[in-house]
Amino acid sequence: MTESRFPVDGDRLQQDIERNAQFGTIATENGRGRTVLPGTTPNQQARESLVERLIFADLTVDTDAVGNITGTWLPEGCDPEAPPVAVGSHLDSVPNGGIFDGPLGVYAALEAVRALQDADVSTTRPIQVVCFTGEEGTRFADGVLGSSVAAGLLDIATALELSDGTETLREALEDIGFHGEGRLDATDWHAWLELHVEQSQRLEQLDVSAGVVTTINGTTRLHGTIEGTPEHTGSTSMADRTDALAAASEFVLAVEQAAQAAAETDPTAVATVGELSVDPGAVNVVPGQVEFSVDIRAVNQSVIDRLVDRAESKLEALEADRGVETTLDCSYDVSPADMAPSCRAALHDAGDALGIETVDVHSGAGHDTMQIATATDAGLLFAPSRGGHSHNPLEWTDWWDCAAATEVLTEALYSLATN
Ligand code: HGY
Ligand code: MN
Ligand code: MN
Ligand code: MN
Repeated sequence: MTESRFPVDGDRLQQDIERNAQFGTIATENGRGRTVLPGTTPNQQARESLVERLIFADLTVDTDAVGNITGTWLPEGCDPEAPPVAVGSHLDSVPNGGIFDGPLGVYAALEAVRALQDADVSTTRPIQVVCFTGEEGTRFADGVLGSSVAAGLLDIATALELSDGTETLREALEDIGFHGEGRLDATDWHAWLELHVEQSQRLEQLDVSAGVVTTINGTTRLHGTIEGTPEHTGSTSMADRTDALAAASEFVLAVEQAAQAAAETDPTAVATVGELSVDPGAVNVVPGQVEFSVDIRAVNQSVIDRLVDRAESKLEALEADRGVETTLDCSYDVSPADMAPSCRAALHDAGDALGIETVDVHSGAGHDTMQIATATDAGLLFAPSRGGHSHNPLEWTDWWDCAAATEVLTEALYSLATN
């Protein structure tokens, strides 16, 4: 690794991530988990701690109407009217998630600005550190909420009325003091960068410190029901029953088989029935109804479309063969997102300048960046995940890798903000 022009302070970055890990922390035997859902007390603590650090770094802090937080740096000599370069990620988590998914990107963004400040350099463009609301989709919407609003894909009024059944997003943000004004607008940006943990094993297997994302998988999420007839399990013969769960079991396997077949030609293709609820769910009642969700992803929209068609045709076949009634709705449909050549080049060039090997990878996971890519030039950089684990307490990225990826981010940020 070559000495960086803008050396990051790996200890300072580690302290930020460690401090953030306290909020919503869950001690488990196999690592540190955290549950930080939008609008909850741990989310408030994480947000307040971030704002404190943004202010301490002399950034001008703003919060928009859906709680997106920005810290703006206007270095000496920069053109304050020039479209800024933005960099960041999210602080919310899945239930019992890891400590790096999101916070690495937010605090690496802040560390990149501090490294440029410490190097006493100026940039021609302002730089904005950004923390988006509700990336994981655990309480409101199906995910990437704040970045969808920033990209103009979701309007503020609709977002604020989203409810998890207990309160609306507006109420949740008001409760924690982060219902701001106006809308962060990603179309104002010259470019966007996000550093994120890879959440799979390729970088570790290749022994490479940084992955430059080419395309982020598109994601289609379906929600459906299979309706049979709840009957007595003892007195209803096998010939006389319409078992919703038996039908659903065929459906789950059909989705898996279709995705396995698709993956033979397109290894990015995945499909998962992640939620399945049975009603009434009693040992002596033939299942009357099943509710399910399907998560379908690939870098090719045509592959996603084929897997959706397969799910639909399987439900039709179950209606004909088993006499069940079925419904299927699409609740979330994000297209595959190609990263901007300008951002990919800036990230690869940064790695070259630093002697840090970078490699092209696709992203199986969704990210705020896929929404921002519809509004401006966007780039996504990965740091290795140990064992590929994520969305659980096993999630881990070595501190050396966090610092190395942040060096690459800083160098790329500088080049995008000075051209
Ligand atoms: O679902 C996703 O891919 C993201 O981690 N929220
Ligand atoms: Mn994430
Ligand atoms: Mn995640
Ligand atoms: Mn994500």
